[in-house]
Amino acid sequence: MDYYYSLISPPCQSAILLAKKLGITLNLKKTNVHDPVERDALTKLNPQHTIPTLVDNGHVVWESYAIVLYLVETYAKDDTLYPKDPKVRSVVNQRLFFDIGTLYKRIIDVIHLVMKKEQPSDEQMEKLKGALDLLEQFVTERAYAAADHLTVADICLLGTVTALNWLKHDLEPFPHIRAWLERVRAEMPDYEEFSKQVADDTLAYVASRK
Ligand SMILES: N[C@@H](CCC(=O)N[C@@H](CS)C(=O)NCC(=O)O)C(=O)O
Repeated sequence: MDYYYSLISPPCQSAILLAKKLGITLNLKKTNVHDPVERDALTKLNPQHTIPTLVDNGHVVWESYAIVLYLVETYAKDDTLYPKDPKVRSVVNQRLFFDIGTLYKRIIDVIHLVMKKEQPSDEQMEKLKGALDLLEQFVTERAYAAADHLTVADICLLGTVTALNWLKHDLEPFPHIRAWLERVRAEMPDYEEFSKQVADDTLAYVASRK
């Protein structure tokens, strides 16, 4: 399976972490969407030219959560990571949609401003805090984001919350998120090595923009 990605992109991280958890191998194709040649090649597969993009035996999937759900539904040996019970699954789905539509959106909006050396408004920072308050509530009610065990919601939210590193955002006011982060990281195979690679690629990217 070819996986077009960049480690510094939070949406690209989820499927890599999930693949390790599932014990499957992705053929990693590091992609720079700002390079016209690489972008043209990607556009031939995915007209939206976004990373991540997955190609499994000719079948093309993009949108990170669509990729995560495709992988878990195709390759997981049981339904632990994406429970089949409709009520449990609805909570997992709610967390995923909350992430992509609210939490990640509010974080990335602020990151984009900071990268342009612009100051986010108080309202934007308040909205970001509001989304983190909700996550804090979710992981106070349960040990994991959507169930009493690890699911794909935790794996996707992990990349989102880790993106706060770009903002050097203080998680001190969110003790349950911090405890949840530790719990989830401990269940990700080779997480330390993965996290180091993300940090290295991020530093290289930041240096290349100076
Ligand atoms: N909602 C999408 C977002 C993907 C996305 O915007 N990726 C960025 C990199 S973080 C990208 O490929 N941008 C290039 C472009 O939009 O042309 C997902 O979760 O996969």
